[in-house]
Parts: sequence; structure tokens; C-alpha cells
Amino acid sequence: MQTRSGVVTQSFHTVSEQLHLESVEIRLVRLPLNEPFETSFGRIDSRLIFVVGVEAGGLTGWGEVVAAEEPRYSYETVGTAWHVIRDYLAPAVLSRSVTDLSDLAARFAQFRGHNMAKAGLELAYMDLLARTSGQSLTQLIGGTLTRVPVGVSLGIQPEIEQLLERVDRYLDLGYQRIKLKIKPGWDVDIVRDVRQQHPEILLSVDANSAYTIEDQDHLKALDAFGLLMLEQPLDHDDLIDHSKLQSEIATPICLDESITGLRRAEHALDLGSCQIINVKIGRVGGYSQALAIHDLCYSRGVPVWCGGMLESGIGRAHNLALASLPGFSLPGDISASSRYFERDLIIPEVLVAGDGTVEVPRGPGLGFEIDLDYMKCNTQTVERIERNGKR
Ligand code: OSB
Ligand code: MG
Repeated sequence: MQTRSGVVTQSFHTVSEQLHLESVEIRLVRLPLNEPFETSFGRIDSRLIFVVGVEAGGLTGWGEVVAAEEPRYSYETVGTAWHVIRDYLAPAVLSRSVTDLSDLAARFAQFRGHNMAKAGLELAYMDLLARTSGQSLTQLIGGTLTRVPVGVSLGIQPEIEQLLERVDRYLDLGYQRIKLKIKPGWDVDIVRDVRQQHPEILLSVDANSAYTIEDQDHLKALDAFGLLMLEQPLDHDDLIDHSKLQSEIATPICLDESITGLRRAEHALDLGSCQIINVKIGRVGGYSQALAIHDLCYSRGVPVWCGGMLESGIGRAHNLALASLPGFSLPGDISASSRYFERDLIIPEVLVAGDGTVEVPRGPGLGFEIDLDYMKCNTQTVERIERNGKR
């Protein structure tokens, strides 16, 4: 059977169910964070979760738009996604039956950018498609792993003591890899301290674009600590300077922000801008692009892993399905629900086992129940776009 790019697994193209979508529901749900999360671009105390629901034939598919409230990680925000889904993407989905994922992606491709908005609808569509055909998402996309290895992303702390305490805490919980957020002034020294305490662990750092190529010598100092990778040190849209930096340092560069789709991934690999890719379904515009990037990297032997965006359980469940593909050979940023939220939007919550793995759900669709009561009682805004153009 012809596979997606001649490489991987079973083809989900065989699942062809014409889906006559009746409505798209968009909803903003405020969830408090257990503790503030700080990166090189700022600190947040709660998460405004953007939930997307699509309906057909009495079933609902669920997705999540991972955009933040402020345009820092990306130019997209919950506000821009709301506008783009309500006014452009939802009408495009509702205008006529959807044949398959590539039909959906082709309709979205006429609109430039806004990948997180597009991904939110693709996720909901794929959950619905899986439920309609009585499969789990992992089955639908050709996942092979039944449990996926996970790591944790630790934000910038006021003092090194707090960071060391959190490293110990998450290692005790079993997490297989520790990722430290870094920025100028919170980098080489803290990495040295963590490495001294834990000489053997898988350790990586993520700069979220906090440096420039002028910082090359400073970043080279990280080579002393045997890091698994240095994630996105330079500009969010840069491939050229990353290529220069990679030729000067030994630590493998992993790109996150810079990889906005398949073409960018190809260019990054061709230019030698990175050795590893962080795949986020939201950043690349949905399953169609995420699967294609996975296939490209798998065929070239480039490791990929599944990134996170402080998703609720809905986005987290989709990440688990994605991370079950065979090319996801490094631990993902897929932590337990309780790492961020007191109570999640899904039942049961996502749990990390003592061996640092999470079970890939096998039930229909995303494999979790949605906690509708909790979702409704935390909803700030909700709007329904219907097939006949009514709102
Ligand atoms: O750069 O990977 C990132 C969170 C929000 C925005 C960007 C990033 C992150 C994380 C946290 O690192 C990953 C997670 O645990 O969801
Ligand atoms: Mg990152």
C-alpha cells in the first residue's frame, strides 16, 4: 500500500468517511496553573484554553488551539485564532462535506499563516473522524508505540535552589529527561549546577530565541555539559544563523519556533540548521503537516520529539497520539495533567508512570472523556457557528 511519503506505517488515507459537519463550537476556558511558568519571554499564572468542538451525526470531535493570550511565542493569540476560525476556517469546513484530512488541509491552505487556528480545527476533525470510524487516534494515524517516554520542561526560577528542588522532584516522579528554560543570565551557571548534581541524566535547554549569533562563544560553553540538545537559541524565523551556530558548537541544535511546516523542516535539514526537530501540531498547522514532518525526519534518520504548549488534556491527548508514531524517538514534553493543572478537562487525567512513560489511549478518538461540567463552569466565552451560516 502506498504510504504517506513512501516511508511509514499504515495509511490513514484508507479511512474515507465523508463527514458532513453540522457545527463548530469555539470556547475559552480559564484554568489556573499550579505554579507560574516562566520562559525567556515572560511569566504566566493561568492558561486561557481555547477548545474547539465539531459535530456530525450525533458525535463531537474535540480539538484545542494552543495559542497564548499574548503574541510572544508566536504572533498568534487566542484573539486572532477566534477571529480566523469564526470568520474563515469554520465557514470553509462547513461549506460542504469533508472527504479526508488532505481535503481539509487544502481548504485551509488558501489562508496564509494562523497555523494554531488551523490545527485546532484539524484536531477536532481528526477526533471526530476516529470516533466515527470506531478507532483510536493512534490507530487512525498509524501509531506503533503503546507507551511514550516523557520529559518535563522546567521554567526559569527566582533562585537556583528552587530549580534544583524541582529537578529532584520530577526525577523522583520518573520523568526521563529534564529540560531547563534558559535566557541570558540564567544559562551556563545553572546548567553547570544541575549537571553537577545529576551527571548522568538526559538534560536539555530551551532558549526560546533569547540569543543572537553574537552569543556564539557564550553558547559554546554549554558544550561542556553533554546536553541532549539546545532548543531554539536564535530568532524564531531564522535558519541561516542556526546553521552557522551548529557548525561551531558540538551540542545538537533542536528547532522549535523556526519549524512552521514541512518546507521549513526540509530547508532546516538541508542547511544543517538543526539535528533534531521538536514537532508541535499547533505550530505546524495540524496533523497533515505534523505527520509529513515526522515522515521526512524518519526517512532521513533525524530524531523528532513531541513538544508541548501547556495544553489542557484535550491537546495533551492529541500529543500522545502523535508521539506514538515510530519516529518519535526522544522523550516528549508531555507531562502529567497535574504538572500544570489541579483539575484537567479530561477524565481520567494524564498520568506519568514511575518509569517516565505515559500510556497511549486506545479508546475511540482521543481516548478520554471530556469533563463537560468542569469545562462549562470555567467557560468565559462560547460561540457556535452552524452549517447554514447562523451563529
Ligand atoms: O518552547 O517548548 C516551548 C510552553 C509554552 C510555549 C513554548 C514552550 C513551552 C514549554 C512547555 O516548554 C512544554 C509543556 O510542558 O507543555
Ligand atoms: Mg521550545
